[in-house]
Amino acid sequence: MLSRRQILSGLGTTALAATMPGVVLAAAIKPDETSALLVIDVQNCFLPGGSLAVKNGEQVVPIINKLARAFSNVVLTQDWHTGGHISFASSHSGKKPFETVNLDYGKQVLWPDHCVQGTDSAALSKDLAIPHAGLVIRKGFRKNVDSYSAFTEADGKTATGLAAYLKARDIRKVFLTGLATDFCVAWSAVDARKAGFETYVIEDACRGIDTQGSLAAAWADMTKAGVKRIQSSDIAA
Ligand code: VGL
Ligand code: ZN
Repeated sequence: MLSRRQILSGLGTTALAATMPGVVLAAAIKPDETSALLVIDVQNCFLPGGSLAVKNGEQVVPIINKLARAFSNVVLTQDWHTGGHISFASSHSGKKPFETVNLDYGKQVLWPDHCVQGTDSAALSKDLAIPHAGLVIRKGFRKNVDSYSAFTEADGKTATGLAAYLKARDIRKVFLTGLATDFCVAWSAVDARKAGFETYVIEDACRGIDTQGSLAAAWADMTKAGVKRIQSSDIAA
């Protein structure tokens, strides 16, 4: 049997803090070399004034900048569509943004034109301050296939290469942040689980679009897939 003293010393400050009212618990998760922060689509088109602005999207930027200091592995993603992309409502006569169409790979929500390759709208936010990010992965760059997920295009089979990159670098845990919670973050998180990664979504470092119940549906899908829902305060700085 362990003595109470041994248990306390084994558990360290977290357990001690728990015995002392008013003491804030130490953050539980400390990123290590096997952890990567994924910063999804923090681009002008999804920020205030952008063509597909996510409500309060700008609020994630300082949170992500701070989190990024705790990670030696950071990957940024960029939604990167062709002009006339199949996900744009303007490419379907009689259709308006936020309506849906059935495409050969499944149901597609139609969006305002956004994140066209090489435009200022598609640029990463100038307020992101993550110079040590090692990879920027672009997605959705084939005219007839969307890609919310940073891992697999919407056809369900074309890999972006991200899973192989992370595995080649011995990364086993991914932490997702960015825009939008219910589309590109959620699809990336579910695919990260499918690829075998321990997967965390840092909720307060994301904001959602929430069209037709999409935010609640996305959290249900993520939970079912075994994605862990945490807050930025759970990460040790
Ligand atoms: C996204 C809708 C369309 C996203 C991208 O980044 O969540 N949402 N394209
Ligand atoms: Zn898009």
